[in-house]
Amino acid sequence: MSISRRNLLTAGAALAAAGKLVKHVDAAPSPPIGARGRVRVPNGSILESKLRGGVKIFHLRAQAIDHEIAPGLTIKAWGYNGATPGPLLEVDEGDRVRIYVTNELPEPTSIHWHGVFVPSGMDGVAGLSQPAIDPGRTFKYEFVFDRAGTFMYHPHVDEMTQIALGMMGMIVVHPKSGEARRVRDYALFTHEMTVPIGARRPDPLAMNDFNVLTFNGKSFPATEPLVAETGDLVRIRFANLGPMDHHPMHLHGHAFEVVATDGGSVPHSARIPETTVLVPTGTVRVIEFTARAPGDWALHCHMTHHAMNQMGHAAANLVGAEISGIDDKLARVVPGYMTMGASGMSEMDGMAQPVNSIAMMGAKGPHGTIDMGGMFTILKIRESLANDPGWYAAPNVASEASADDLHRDGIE
Ligand SMILES: [Cu+2]
Repeated sequence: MSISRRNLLTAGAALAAAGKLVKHVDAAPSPPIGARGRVRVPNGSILESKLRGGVKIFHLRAQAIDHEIAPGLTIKAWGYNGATPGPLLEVDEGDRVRIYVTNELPEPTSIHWHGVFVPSGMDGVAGLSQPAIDPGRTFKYEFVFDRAGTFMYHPHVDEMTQIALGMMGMIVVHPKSGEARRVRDYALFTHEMTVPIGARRPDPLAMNDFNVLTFNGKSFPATEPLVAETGDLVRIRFANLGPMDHHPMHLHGHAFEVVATDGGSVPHSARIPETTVLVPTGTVRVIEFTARAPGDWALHCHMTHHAMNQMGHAAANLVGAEISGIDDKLARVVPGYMTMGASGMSEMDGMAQPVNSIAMMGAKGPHGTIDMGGMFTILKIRESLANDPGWYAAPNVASEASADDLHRDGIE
């Protein structure tokens, strides 16, 4: 029998015995201000290169890693150079590269350069375009990035296992022409995993019920915020190599246009205003907009189950159920028993947590608990980013109506 989060909550005794209270984790501190015009990878990094005879040299190591999804949950993942997703490859249009790939995994691998126009022999499909890279071996790929864009890299051997466990990375090829204005350029790789409660190994066989949803390998509240100053052009490069799901990414307070995919630029005549963009698996969607107004603006997958943390789906639906008396009776045999879910799931905020797991939702915000998790982050826009933006102090915040308000406007 699989143990889901909600089952555990219904069986409150286990939790009472565990006696571990949820520790709220504040959203990660804002990134340092400074880098402009090149890509920023919240919670991630950019792969270092060196020049040898006019060729940019990179080295990727496919390896098993311990990876923290958020404080409280560390998984046994596979990735590149100590990370999942792997470090971002940032190059310029026209760059000739030689990319060494060392396989430190227990099974063969390869790398496919998704969306990049490479010669067939460099395409990375093991068995079809090259022999697989056996454990302990190092292969080299050499080609020219001959067009600008946003692409991805991932294995083309046992993809089901290797991608599910975290093997993927983004590639950004900057155009020769450069940027006409200051750009806040961000890369966000979405991913989904199934990590059974209490386990450390994501289940590569999972086809649904994904319970760990991430941006650049982190679930909210561990996702690092994005920042911009009003008037900045903001570009967000979303990538998705999740096993099964497409993610509708929604931004608050703004409308944006999809300006490119991993296939190239979208012609201006084909761009339409959006507040949500679907990022299907196996694709990149690049959006651009002008930072319009100061604030802390939510940016998240609009699938409600993707903006939550580890949860199960096998629990009874108790919303609206009459549960009075049940707790008293069951507490006699199960000390500390508490039935969950009768008035919704917000009450899970502050509940005890099983070992190596993260709360379904809830992080401390400036006005109480933020009932979100998973694929959720915050875009912090300020007039000036000279200082750490902290939480936005809105001049006017929704608040409880006064008796005078109700009377004036005839609200019964
Ligand atoms: Cu989603």
